[in-house]
Amino acid sequence: MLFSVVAALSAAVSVAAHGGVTSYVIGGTTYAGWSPYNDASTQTSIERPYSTYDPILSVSSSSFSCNNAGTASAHQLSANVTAGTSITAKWSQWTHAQGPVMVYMAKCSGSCTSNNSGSLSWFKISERGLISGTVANGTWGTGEVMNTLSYTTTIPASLAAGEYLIRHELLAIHQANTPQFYPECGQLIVTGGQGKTPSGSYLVKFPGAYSASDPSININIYSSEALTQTTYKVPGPAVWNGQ
Ligand SMILES: *[C@@H]1O[C@H](CO)[C@@H](O)[C@H](O)[C@H]1NC(C)=O
Ligand SMILES: *[C@@H]1O[C@H](CO)[C@@H](O)[C@H](O)[C@H]1NC(C)=O
Ligand SMILES: *[C@@H]1O[C@H](CO)[C@@H](O)[C@H](O)[C@H]1NC(C)=O
Ligand SMILES: [Cu+2]
Repeated sequence: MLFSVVAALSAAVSVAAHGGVTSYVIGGTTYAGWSPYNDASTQTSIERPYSTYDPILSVSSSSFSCNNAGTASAHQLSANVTAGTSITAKWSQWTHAQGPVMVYMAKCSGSCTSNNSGSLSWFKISERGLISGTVANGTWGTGEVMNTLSYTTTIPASLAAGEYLIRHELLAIHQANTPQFYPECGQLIVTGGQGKTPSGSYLVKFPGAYSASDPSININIYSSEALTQTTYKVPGPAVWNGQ
């Protein structure tokens, strides 16, 4: 009895902070996401599995692409979505108000379920960094996620039909020079579109896209410079403009 109380308490502590994507709304339809603290073997969702709300602390982590070993679940689903449709990721909890939000996609060759996310090439479709104010005291994309527990973007209307992973990433920078990365992925089968795919300058690998010495990643928001800094370059490639 005592052991189960202790185990329940420590589980509660481990999920007390941080967060991860737990559902999606795509064109008005809600899709269940992954539940990292439930039995993995029986779960059925369009989200790729992940095991913890805890952050990834290294840009070279092997789990950097989708917060896991890169593989699909035993009962992996994919959502069917028309290019140009809005997609909202939802978090059951999120507690950090400083840092950017980034959304990437990667085209699979054939079926996403048989592709390792670490081998794919990713392009950015949305980012929201410092919205107003200063690096020290401003309003950030992740601050909006803290308030709304959601982030909405649009699958590019021009995007070529096919199977894709979509990757939502929160970068929390509230600890000086200790960035915390929170990426999760879902599987989409995109229809319609105009056959467009991004050129090579937009494509990156995870891990690989980010540098630990990037001043937007190795950042101290409590520095004196941060009090007057009103711009912040969101890490990673430019957002693909759909052309
Ligand atoms: C997507 O479409 C395929 C083919 O019609 C279907 O088998 C699958 O169940 C759909 N996915 C979801 C999550 O509904
Ligand atoms: C993705 O899976 C397909 C099978 O559907 C396979 O042919 C292809 O080599 C895989 N690509 C990568 C990058 O793993
Ligand atoms: C602005 O940020 C600095 C450094 O983080 C902090 O000491 C100060 O209290 C903040 N001011 C306001 C008004 O939030
Ligand atoms: Cu946290």
